[in-house]
Amino acid sequence: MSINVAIIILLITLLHVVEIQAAPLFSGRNNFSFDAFEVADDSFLKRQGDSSINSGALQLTTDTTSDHDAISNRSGRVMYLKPFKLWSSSDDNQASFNSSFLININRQPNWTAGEGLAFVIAPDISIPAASFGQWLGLTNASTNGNQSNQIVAIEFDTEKQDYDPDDNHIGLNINSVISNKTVSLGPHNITLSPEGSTNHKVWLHYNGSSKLMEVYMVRDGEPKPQKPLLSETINLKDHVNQQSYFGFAASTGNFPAIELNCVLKWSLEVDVLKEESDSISLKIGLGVGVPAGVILLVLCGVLYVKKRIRRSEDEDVESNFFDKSLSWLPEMPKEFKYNDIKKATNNFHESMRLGEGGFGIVYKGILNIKDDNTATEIAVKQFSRDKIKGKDDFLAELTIIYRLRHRNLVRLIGWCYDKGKLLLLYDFMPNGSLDKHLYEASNHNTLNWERRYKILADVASALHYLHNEYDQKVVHRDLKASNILLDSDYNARLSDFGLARALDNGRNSYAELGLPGVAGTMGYVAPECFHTGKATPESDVFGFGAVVLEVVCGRSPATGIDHDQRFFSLVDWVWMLHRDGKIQEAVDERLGNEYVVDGAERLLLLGLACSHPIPSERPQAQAICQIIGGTMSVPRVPPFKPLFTWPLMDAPSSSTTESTFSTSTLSSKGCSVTNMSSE
Ligand SMILES: *[C@@H]1O[C@H](CO)[C@@H](O)[C@H](O)[C@H]1NC(C)=O
Ligand SMILES: *[C@@H]1O[C@H](CO)[C@@H](O)[C@H](O)[C@H]1NC(C)=O
Ligand SMILES: *[C@@H]1O[C@H](CO)[C@@H](O)[C@H](O)[C@H]1NC(C)=O
Ligand SMILES: *[C@@H]1O[C@H](CO)[C@@H](O)[C@H](O)[C@H]1NC(C)=O
Ligand SMILES: *[C@@H]1O[C@H](CO)[C@@H](O)[C@H](O)[C@H]1NC(C)=O
Ligand SMILES: *[C@@H]1O[C@H](CO)[C@@H](O)[C@H](O)[C@H]1NC(C)=O
Ligand SMILES: *[C@@H]1O[C@H](CO)[C@@H](O)[C@H](O)[C@H]1NC(C)=O
Ligand SMILES: *[C@@H]1O[C@H](CO)[C@@H](O)[C@H](O)[C@H]1NC(C)=O
Ligand SMILES: *[C@@H]1O[C@H](CO)[C@@H](O)[C@H](O)[C@H]1NC(C)=O
Ligand SMILES: *[C@@H]1O[C@H](CO)[C@@H](O)[C@H](O)[C@H]1NC(C)=O
Ligand SMILES: CC(=O)N[C@H]1CO[C@H](CO)[C@@H](O)[C@@H]1O
Repeated sequence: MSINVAIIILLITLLHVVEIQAAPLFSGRNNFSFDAFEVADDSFLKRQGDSSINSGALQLTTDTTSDHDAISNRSGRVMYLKPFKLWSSSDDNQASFNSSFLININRQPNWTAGEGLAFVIAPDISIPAASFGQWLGLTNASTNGNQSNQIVAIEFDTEKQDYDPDDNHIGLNINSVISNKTVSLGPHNITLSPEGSTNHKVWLHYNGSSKLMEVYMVRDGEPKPQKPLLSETINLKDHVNQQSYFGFAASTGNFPAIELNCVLKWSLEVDVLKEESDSISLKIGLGVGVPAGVILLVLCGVLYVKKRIRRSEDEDVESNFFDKSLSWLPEMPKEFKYNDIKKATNNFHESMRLGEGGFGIVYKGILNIKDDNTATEIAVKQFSRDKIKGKDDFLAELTIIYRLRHRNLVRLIGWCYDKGKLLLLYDFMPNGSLDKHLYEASNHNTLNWERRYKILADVASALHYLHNEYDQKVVHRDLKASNILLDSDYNARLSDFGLARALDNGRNSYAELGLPGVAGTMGYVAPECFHTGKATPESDVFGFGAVVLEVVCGRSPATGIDHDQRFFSLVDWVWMLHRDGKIQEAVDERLGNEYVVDGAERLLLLGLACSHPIPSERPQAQAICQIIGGTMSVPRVPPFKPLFTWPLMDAPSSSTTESTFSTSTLSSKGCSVTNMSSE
């Protein structure tokens, strides 16, 4: 009997120890600051409804000024993914917090502005349906005012409803868009949405002991005022969940009551409340008394010694790898149990096999996610290499891959490392790889011209993201048609990015060219790589050029072309047709007349420009996006393919007329494939 009790206590204690160990790492992230927003921030933020991340800002509702219908009746939310503990259940302690943010509520001359934006504390990261118009993305006609919402918000309201004082006020809202307290901004000489774009800076303070909520607001650039605009005592414990999420919500009304709701900067600091489990486990320990305590100590001792023995038996890096795993941090890839993956892939059954790549075999898996009992399809990459060198490096690289989030990248879900076997888990792409669609007779008709164009725009967008938009340059290293996967809507997504480096820091995939099985990569590898053995953004662009020609011509860069009894590589063949002024003949004949002549020519010339033997002459990813999007003119391609020389000369002389790609001439705007992209 007392042994049972002891075991229970032991378990509680062990859990407790685990929790304590975790605590210091968590508390370090109880404040954060976004100076600008980028798509990669999706690892920290949950976007809902009509929100997006664009132009360095959170766009809470649709981000367009040209299409009135597209911004009418919209709502969106963006929430920080990690909840914060706001109050203690055992005593009256509440967390103080401070937040400051920069907002822009933008309206065009013939819009009247509507409806508003709100800073929100909510029990979850979801958004109610039909929360557009007066509901501000906070509530809707059926949930408004319900105590179970557990929402507290500060609204910035630009549209007068019956219950509002005017169309330019802030308010404190509890579970409802009908504010408990409002302050009109007119008397304070602030217009939320004036003609012409104006940023406003807001400071919000909540004092957990006095329960005072204060809001300060100025036009950006002005100093923080002495007095708050709004000041109200509110006991958050009465209204919000103990673990609550922070974020923003917004909505638009019916034209002309529309606006763009943007958040440009955001920082948050939340007090760390003392762990309550401390006092709970202490109470249990004291209550059970001495005998159980002694047994507990003995058991602990035995377990500790056993663990020590096990560890020294197996003292190589592999076991450290597990101990160091930080898989519970939000920005770390999740670690999965080998047995779960085994089950998901039906013990790596042949019928679940999707294909084989440069790194190993890919299986389909069906993972049951316990929380909501739904089955998720995944792709499991099983690596053929049996040892990984440099675990820390590997994890670091894996974390980079994990943090890369873009709609044209195949998302890494997690990893598993057991008994020398490495598995990586990715989103499952139902339509397989691009090369299958290009070459399998039953499939090629699924790739009409529009789809091909869109696929290339997607890949360019992903490449631009990897090269320029993420905080460190990521080189794909292995761009080819078999690494481009298609989702159920035929959106293209790049896979295998960054793997070469993650798997073997220092070495890279070109070193393996001599090995059997990877020769298929030939045709995608830039000539300088055979000399340097190094992958660069320029060599990625070369690979992209090969993919462009492949998609437009419907021919593999890895096999040659017989033309008038002469043998050409794909690039040389297209270049020859270009010289002869009949580049159109290169277009995949299976397309018949069903393609856009201008577009095909633009892509083929772009493909040639990317295949330039001199790396510095190739366009960069950003220019590629603009060329495909039609916002930049087609590159000039010389009639004869320039010769490759080694060693490479330094940057080409500025007198070279062909060099149209210097970045300085480009706008600083991101990848504007606006025409093509549809999220
Ligand atoms: C977060 O907290 C740390 C100390 O805990 C502090 O040094 C840092 O400046 C804070 N960051 C922000 C954005 O407030
Ligand atoms: C927006 O909603 C209102 C009703 O709430 C409706 O009358 C109007 O037609 C809607 N506008 C658009 C563009 O859907
Ligand atoms: C909030 O800001 C005030 C001063 O502006 C500071 O005294 C307080 O410590 C801050 N609280 C938190 C939780 O950062
Ligand atoms: C609103 O203004 C834009 C230009 O500023 C104009 O193109 C559009 O026709 C106007 N719409 C209406 C309904 O007045
Ligand atoms: C309000 O939102 C809830 C949750 O999304 C939804 O179940 C409900 O149908 C919505 N009510 C209306 C009137 O749309
Ligand atoms: C409030 O919401 C809860 C949970 O969604 C629901 O059970 C309850 O009926 C609602 N109350 C009112 C007054 O609508
Ligand atoms: C204000 O807050 C209370 C909750 O404390 C709520 O019951 C009430 O309906 C709110 N609204 C107004 C307009 O006072
Ligand atoms: C009100 O704000 C405007 C700028 O929007 C400024 O030019 C003006 O001086 C302000 N008036 C007062 C009384 O502060
Ligand atoms: C919070 O309120 C308490 C009690 O009124 C006060 O002593 C303390 O100074 C306040 N803290 C801040 C940062 O204003
Ligand atoms: C952009 O879209 C328009 C209309 O959908 C189309 O006519 C035009 O050709 C597209 N531009 C490019 C570069 O494809
Ligand atoms: C050719 C092919 O596999 N097409 C499939 C693409 O994905 C959609 C949605 O899963 C399927 O319906 C198609 O059959």
